[in-house]
Amino acid sequence: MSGLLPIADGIISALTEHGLHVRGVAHFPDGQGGPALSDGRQALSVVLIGNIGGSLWETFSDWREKCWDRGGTDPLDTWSKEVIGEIAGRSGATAYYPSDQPYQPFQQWAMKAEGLRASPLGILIHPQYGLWHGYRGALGFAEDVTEERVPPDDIDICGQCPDKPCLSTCPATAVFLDRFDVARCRFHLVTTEGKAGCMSSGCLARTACPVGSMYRYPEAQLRFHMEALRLPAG
Ligand code: B12
Repeated sequence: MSGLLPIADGIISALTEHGLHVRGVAHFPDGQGGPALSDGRQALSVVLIGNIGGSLWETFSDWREKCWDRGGTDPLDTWSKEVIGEIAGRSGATAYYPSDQPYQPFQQWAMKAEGLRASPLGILIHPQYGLWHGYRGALGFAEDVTEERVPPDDIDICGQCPDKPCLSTCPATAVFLDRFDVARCRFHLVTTEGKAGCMSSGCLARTACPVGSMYRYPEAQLRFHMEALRLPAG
């Protein structure tokens, strides 16, 4: 991603060493619909930050190894706050995090920034990275931080997918064209089949998607995200 003004340009290099990437900029002309900044004003632009495939896994794992408590209860959130919080402080931005309540509309921001659409799994699908990307934070600015705005492409990737293997692969039958049944998914994950399948090797429906399969997360990261769902004992 290029075309950022110097105020936000330094963010890209600061992120790269941590395996994170700028994942587009959402604009809110006149602050309409933008999140509140720490000084009470509305953000005019929000820079999205995230992982592409397994880009963050090595740096995050190294950091975790060095923590006496392995990063605590929510290690990925803690690490993200350390890395992104420091960059926010340096650039005078307000930081937002996807797991903080009240939830900020990260997926709506990403749709605005990159023109992405939701897949039947609820995860946004990217033309290159498929379902193998996520968001670790965002930085809100009172000004427009882009040099030029290129309208994002709007491609209906899932609509053009001839076989839609995500719909037929889900062992819980939780994936439908127009919705993802979270309860069915969670119920399945605590069964013996669920533990041996999705819980140990990552969501099978996500893996069945043919788009961006080379960006699939490493096995350890797949297990980490599944375990982070914190399912009731079953
Ligand atoms: C709560 C939550 C969940 C809940 C339920 C979701 C629900 N019913 O709304 C649970 C715990 C089940 C969940 C699961 C997962 N989630 Co989730 N989740 C969130 C969270 C923290 C808040 C969602 C929200 O309410 N946002 C507030 C509203 C106002 O924002 P929004 O942009 O309008 O929200 C969109 C979502 O709610 C979406 N949506 C609605 N239903 C569902 C269901 C699922 C499963 C998902 C993924 C999205 C989704 O529709 C809205 C579109 O406008 C977001 C982070 C965030 N701040 O958005 C991540 C987020 C949506 N999840 C994400 C992911 C990746 C997952 C998992 C795949 C994680 C994993 N295990 O690997 C799983 C999917 C299930 C599976 N098979 O593994 C990513 C999606 C990234 C992307 N590329 O789009 C996000 C953005 C987190 C991140 N750090 O990147 N999730």
